[in-house]
Amino acid sequence: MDFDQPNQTRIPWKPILIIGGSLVLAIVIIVSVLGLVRTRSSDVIQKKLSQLITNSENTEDACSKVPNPELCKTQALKDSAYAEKNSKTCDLLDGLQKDDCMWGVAKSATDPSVCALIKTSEWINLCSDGVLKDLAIVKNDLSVCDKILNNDVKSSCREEVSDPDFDGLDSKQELEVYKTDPNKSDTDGDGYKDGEEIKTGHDPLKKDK
Ligand SMILES: [Ca+2]
Ligand SMILES: [Ca+2]
Ligand SMILES: [Ca+2]
Repeated sequence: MDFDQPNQTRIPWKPILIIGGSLVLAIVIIVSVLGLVRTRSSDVIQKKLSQLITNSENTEDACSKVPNPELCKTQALKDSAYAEKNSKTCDLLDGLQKDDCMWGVAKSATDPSVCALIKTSEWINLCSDGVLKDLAIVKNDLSVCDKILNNDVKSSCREEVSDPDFDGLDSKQELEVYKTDPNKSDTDGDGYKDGEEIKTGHDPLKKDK
């Protein structure tokens, strides 16, 4: 009698091997990329740390020769924070010195958001008002002045942005109407301010005798 061989289910090894192999390969690639990224960022941190240590050793050295070494070190830290516009450096200081450092960074970076890191509550608004004024002048933007809380600072901000040469004419008028120099209070150099000349009916572009 002829018995049929039972139908054997054949396992498709080839596709399984291909898919499995690709999966393993993908996992290996992902793990090594992640590892590389982590090494990179820890490299950066390590570099920054060793730089800080070198700096503080240099500072230690330089400051040991002055009458007040502590003050010297504090100032050195602040100077480096301002130069790098980096509020993290201020974290190495304590109390008022730290707050003062934050204020200085906010100013050097013209970034009012750094003022929020100040712990002395009465300094926070003073800091942000001052920095907002600087920012308004840099950006020549009156709407930045409007964010200032103190009314005196706000109006002096508006004045400085609209009339930076304090000649009584705002820059828009100078450029569009009188054709005078918005950054020069006395365009024709005759000793009378542009605004005064307009007010008294003289020509701010012609020297008056
Ligand atoms: Ca002006
Ligand atoms: Ca002018
Ligand atoms: Ca003049």
